[in-house]
Amino acid sequence: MSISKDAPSTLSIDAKPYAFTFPLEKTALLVIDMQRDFLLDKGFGYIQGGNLEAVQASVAPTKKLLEACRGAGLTIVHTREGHVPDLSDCPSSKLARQAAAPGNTQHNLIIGDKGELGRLLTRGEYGHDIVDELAPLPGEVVIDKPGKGSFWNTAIMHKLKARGITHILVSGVTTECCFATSIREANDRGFECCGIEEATSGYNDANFKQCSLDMIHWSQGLFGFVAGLQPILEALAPLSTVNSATDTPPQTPPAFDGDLTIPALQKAYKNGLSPITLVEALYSKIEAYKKVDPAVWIYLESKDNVLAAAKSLTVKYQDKKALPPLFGIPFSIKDSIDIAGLPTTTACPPLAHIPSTSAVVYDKVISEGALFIGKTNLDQLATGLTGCRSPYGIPHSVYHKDYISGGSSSGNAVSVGANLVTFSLATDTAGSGRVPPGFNGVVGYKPTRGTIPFRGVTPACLSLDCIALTTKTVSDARSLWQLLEGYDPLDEYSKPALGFERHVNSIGPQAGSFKFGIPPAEALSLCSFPARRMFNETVARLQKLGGVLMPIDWSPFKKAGELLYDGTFVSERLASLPDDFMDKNRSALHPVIVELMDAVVARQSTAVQAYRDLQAKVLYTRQAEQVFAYSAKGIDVLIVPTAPTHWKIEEVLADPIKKNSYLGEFTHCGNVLDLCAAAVPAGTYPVSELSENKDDAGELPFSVTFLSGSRLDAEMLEIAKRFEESFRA
Ligand code: TIU
Repeated sequence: MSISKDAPSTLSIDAKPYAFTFPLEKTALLVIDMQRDFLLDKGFGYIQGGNLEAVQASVAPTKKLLEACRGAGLTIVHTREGHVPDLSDCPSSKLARQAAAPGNTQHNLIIGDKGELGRLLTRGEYGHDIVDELAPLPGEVVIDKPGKGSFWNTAIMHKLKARGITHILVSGVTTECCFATSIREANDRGFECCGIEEATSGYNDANFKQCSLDMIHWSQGLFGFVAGLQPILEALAPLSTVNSATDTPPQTPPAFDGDLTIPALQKAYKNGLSPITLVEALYSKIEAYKKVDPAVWIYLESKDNVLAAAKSLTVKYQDKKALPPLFGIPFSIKDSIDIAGLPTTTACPPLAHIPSTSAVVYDKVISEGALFIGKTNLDQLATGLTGCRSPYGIPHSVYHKDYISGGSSSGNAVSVGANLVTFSLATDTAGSGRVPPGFNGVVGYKPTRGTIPFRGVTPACLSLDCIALTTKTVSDARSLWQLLEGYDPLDEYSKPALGFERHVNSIGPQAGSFKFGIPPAEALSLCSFPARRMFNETVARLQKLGGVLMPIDWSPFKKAGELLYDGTFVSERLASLPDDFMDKNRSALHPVIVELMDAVVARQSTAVQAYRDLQAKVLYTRQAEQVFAYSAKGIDVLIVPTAPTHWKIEEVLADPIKKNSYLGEFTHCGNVLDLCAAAVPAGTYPVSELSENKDDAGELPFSVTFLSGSRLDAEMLEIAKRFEESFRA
């Protein structure tokens, strides 16, 4: 959901112990456990001995609150209490305590037993689901929680942080139990909560409701705030009209205005734009751009096929208020990522195969309504940072035909930069998901590896590979990440879904400030003159945004970066290929790839050297963790130029290996140290400033990369987003 630009950014409502003030973009509505099991007769609540009339009375006010929050574009989070069918996530105390009470006659059925609404508090059962009146819409977050609190053993903290949430309006059942526990848990984690009185109730309201609410705001706000329903409805009502789509689409459906960002298209579709109109407009652009640059696509889906896909979306999703988050959003995909029935070439025809299943990421975006446009060009075997190593031609920067697009995800970045698609699914092993976005004025996000499923992608260097997202904005990258993230049990490099989450800073000076580090002058001296000038401007801009520049130890980043190509790790690229691959396919490979792979073989690296490098990697990773420590000394983000300079295509062709390795100076460490990173546009500079020829016309893009520690993606993206927004202010 997005907040309209015309809306006020902060609201304030009457509350206890004092007015509750909340920034709209950072506020979520939490609707706790409005499940049949708790609200309907013969469910779990009934067995608890609950007063069902009281809890049922909270449904109508909660619906009003939910609709007001939806209308205002707030993030909506629903929870459901319950357990996996084998009850392995249910502590025995929860299972047995009440039934074991001496003289118990009430708890004859316990969790997991078959009741009239299905097995009690068991996931997948009828009683476990949310009542029809409050059913979640597509795109809303649903958290399945095994405990009373919403935070124990769930991803809610992560999902709230991923959306930049710091303030929560809390509703749901029961006041004395899950509602109160969740507010207490959220308070410990730094969130500002406000419970909404009429939108919560419990099984013993006569005795518990008032005191449960009073405990929250006692002592000038021990746990948070409590407000009535009316003030919040009144505050949100004006936003509802600003944000809502017209109920009856206009007689003439809106034309496509050219804005391909996700929130712009979501709004246009809500207002009646047809994805068919978008596809028509897009294919004119794609055809026209073939004349500008014929090397973007390895496979372009036929317009008829995309029109048919668009048509079936309009048939499948008729309610414009309940469209899936990527409804009609066009995307491209690197041709090292599988789509069932289409060849995956990895820009290496001898390696081409036709997979029978698609990559997990492809299936996911399709299931959310996205429109597949085509497979994009890349440096062969996803090896390179230039975009000049493909038998399918050399794409150039969307800014200038003489300058490189960057690689290996070259076509990905050009397809987004030239406005041919909204986003592109790429990969990043050494900077491939950051350098090309940097050279095309778009965003390149490399998440912490193992957090987006990699299954169905041809590996370049399996232990370092990850999916990268190419988008127009940081917000779009963040939205896609929220959809794509997830543990994949069939991917052995996948990380567990739940990691330690740091607290949020919701109010006061800390909410607006952050600590950042930069490479030392010696490292930056590698950069071109305009890159150095623009980097200095970036530092000043970050300081104006509340960034505090801190001294850091650069050595782990530098040394880790060197391990990638100067050490033994590059051998893993050979390990990803069949043993006799080079001998068999030499003549069919790109000459620069042959030279590079031959050099790797000629090194005759030993197992002893490889183990030393692995041990060095662990040491540098620990040292880098200290740089990003969860303490007053740790920085939140490390800022580097995405690339030290922007080469011309002819410069790379004249000296392909050296010019390539230069480009990875600030990206390699991100993969070796398992950092998260986002390359973000940071202005443009005159071509003549780089070429030192005053007759050279045009501009080139400058890009900076925000790096942070493993699994600190939410923190990093929030700062990157603020930086990006500072250019629009
Ligand atoms: N037992 C009880 O009163 N409540 C719960 O178990 N869950 C919620 O409050 N949602």
